Amino acid sequence: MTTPSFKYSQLNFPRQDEATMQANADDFFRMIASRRSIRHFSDHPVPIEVLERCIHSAAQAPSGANKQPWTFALVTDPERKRAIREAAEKEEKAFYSGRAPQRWLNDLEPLGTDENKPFLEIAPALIVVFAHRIDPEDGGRNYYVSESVGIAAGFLLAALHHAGLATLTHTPSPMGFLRDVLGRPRHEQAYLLIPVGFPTRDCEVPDINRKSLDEVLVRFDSPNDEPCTGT
Ligand code: IYR
Repeated sequence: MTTPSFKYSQLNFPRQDEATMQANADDFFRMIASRRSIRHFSDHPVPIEVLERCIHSAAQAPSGANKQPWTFALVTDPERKRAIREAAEKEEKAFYSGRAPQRWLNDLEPLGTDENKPFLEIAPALIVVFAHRIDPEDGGRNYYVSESVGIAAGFLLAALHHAGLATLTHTPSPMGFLRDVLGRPRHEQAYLLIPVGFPTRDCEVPDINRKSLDEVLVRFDSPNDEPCTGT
């Protein structure tokens, strides 16, 4: 290894006993497994300090060469929310009435989604996650931007849920209008639009399943184990 130019300091890493590890893993599972995307938001306001803290948690994510290639736009201004809704609905109309391939529309049919996005105005806050494909410092390309911003977005969704807030991961396609509506610089590319708030009292969610552990885990515990080929 070449000599690093950062100053290094001793890591503080408190070890937990096994029972505590298991209890913490179980608690986290229960917490995160109860998260659901919702599309019926109430207009009840959310504490801004809670949102700021959750965004700061997201920004603790690891990133390629520690470039931290993200910006989080927190939108509570009703006029900007309306502008975002109008622009999103324009794109979504084009998506649902021709741009989307039939297979995609078939996959969406059970969810009952359409081009109407009232939640973009009703939810008290929208968080737009922007990715920096280019480093504005020197104009060079950043590294592993999708991976880095995806991890930060995952931290954000977990933090918001943990703080008692409901979210939707919304991806109107294309999302270029978000940079224009919010007047963000050219190196920022919209990655995800996250309405945040509380569900309406009568909010329903579809009875979807999550895959079992067996379906998502392949294990290699001994040298003879062969990867499952799926055939
Ligand atoms: N962006 C559209 C379509 C959509 C796409 C996927 I993949 C979803 O999981 C849900 C919706 C919309 O928000 O309606």
